[in-house]
Amino acid sequence: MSHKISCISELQRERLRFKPELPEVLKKGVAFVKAVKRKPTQSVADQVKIREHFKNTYGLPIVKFKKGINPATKKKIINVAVVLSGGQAPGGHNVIAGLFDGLKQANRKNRLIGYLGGPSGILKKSFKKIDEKILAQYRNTGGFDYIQSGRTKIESVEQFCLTKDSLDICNVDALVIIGGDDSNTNTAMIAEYLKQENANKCIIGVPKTIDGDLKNKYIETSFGFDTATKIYAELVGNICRDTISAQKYWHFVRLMGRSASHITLEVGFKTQPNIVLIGEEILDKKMTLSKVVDSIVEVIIKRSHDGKNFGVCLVPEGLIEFIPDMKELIAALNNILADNANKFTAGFLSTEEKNNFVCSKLSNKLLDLMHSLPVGIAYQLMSDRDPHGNVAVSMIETEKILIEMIQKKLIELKKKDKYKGKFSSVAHFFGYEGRCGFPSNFDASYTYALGYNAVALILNGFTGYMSFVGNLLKAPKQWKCGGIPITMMMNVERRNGKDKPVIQKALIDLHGKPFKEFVKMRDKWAISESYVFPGPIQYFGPANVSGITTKTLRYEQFRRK
Ligand code: FBP
Repeated sequence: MSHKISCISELQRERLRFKPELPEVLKKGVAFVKAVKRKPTQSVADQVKIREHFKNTYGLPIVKFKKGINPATKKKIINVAVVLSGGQAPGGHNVIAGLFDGLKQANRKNRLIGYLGGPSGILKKSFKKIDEKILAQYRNTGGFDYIQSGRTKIESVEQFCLTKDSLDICNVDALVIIGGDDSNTNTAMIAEYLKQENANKCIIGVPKTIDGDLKNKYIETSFGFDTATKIYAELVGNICRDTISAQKYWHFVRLMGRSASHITLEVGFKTQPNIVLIGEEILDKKMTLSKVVDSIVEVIIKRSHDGKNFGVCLVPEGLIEFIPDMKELIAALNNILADNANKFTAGFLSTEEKNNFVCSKLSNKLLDLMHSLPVGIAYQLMSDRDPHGNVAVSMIETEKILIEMIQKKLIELKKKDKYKGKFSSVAHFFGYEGRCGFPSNFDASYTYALGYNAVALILNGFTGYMSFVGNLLKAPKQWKCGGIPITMMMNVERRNGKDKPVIQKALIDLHGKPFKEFVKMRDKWAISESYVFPGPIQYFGPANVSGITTKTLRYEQFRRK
């Protein structure tokens, strides 16, 4: 397949010319960067178990880059490989561009290859050389199509051996894994294995995911969250304007984000719709599905008293996993599916036989719950997990379940003369349309800096680290750079029926500033039409429109000061 892109849009043509700005500390190139090591670190939880898993890479210090001279880096000629892992996020191509430019700036003889189709490309030794001319066509564009992505999990000893073999055969000194929490768990495991084998190779992670759940005290945000939420906010803003114009529909919009509601909260801030459901709050309040429905119905009735039979409700795609009884059911299904994986993969059972078998293993309580669900949803819950053990929540049409239950409830209330309004609904799911847009100026520069900074980590010999670029509310030249040990972000979680070391997901902190600000505003949003119409992402023009990042980050940083 040829990589020549012959037909491009006017915007793409302009974006190819955009020059991401590098942080001051990286501007002169990686030979003018000095690494300052801080104190040894601990994992966020389960320290004893994580230390046991990562005997060679546990406790590494945080690294900060300062301006300085490191001439040794110029002499080395290195071969680096990059892989895109997991779901697409705007800016992936710019990480590759940052890596490429950083390497070439250090030494024209340095080489970058891209493993194809995600981590499986490593195992299959399937790669291509990153070519300057072809890369030029991908700069500042969305998608992962230059080298594609995949979700293969590298976790068995056999896979680690294959990885080492692949890096050796391809003559690779360092591997950069661009991924989310699960993919960067891979990064830490590969780094540990190679260290244990005395292989002199650096493995570096780059924080990617539109979901926004790969962040902590040090990693301020994952790339892609800024652009994706801007894309969704444009669409939701348009729906708000449509509903206030026609005044006849309730719109239920499910938004991607898997297990965390960050995207929904950020889009809520940007558009101020009538209802914003936050999964983490629902879990905290131990709300059942019918309690969630009651809370929505309350707003529908209140608005109908004012003659407003319309509105907009945002639903996080992972909602179903936050409802306590559903959480229990999903955990039980995960265990049954994992324990009987061989039986299912052999392909001897039809879907119906498989589902009957799974149901036969459930307790009576969970079986009753399963039978109370719409058939389609029950089938989706029993479908195969991804290689990391995650339920495919993007396939579960929660917004439709809610609509069905709301309708039932309103009919009951109407019969009792407690509701006189009219309820017409429209269901939407915004997910895949937000993952491959042209990266915003913020994401274009952030990703480029993350890639360039990864070269500085590699040339200074660090492994098992995540590329860190911070101070992100400031202009790019003031951004700070360095590396965070990945083991520091890890804890033990139950996956595929087993306890495993994984990077801890950052869910919405109910005591944090973003959530508290939302709580102050939501009652007003419910009743009035406080809608905001953000419009499309701006790539040109005044910095207060084209240069700003998320409200979530602004509230979070406010808390830290
Ligand atoms: P990552 O965690 O790999 O970044 O992917 C996030 C995501 O976009 C989720 O929001 C969504 O639930 C999931 O990917 C969809 O997965 P798939 O692309 O395999 O359908």
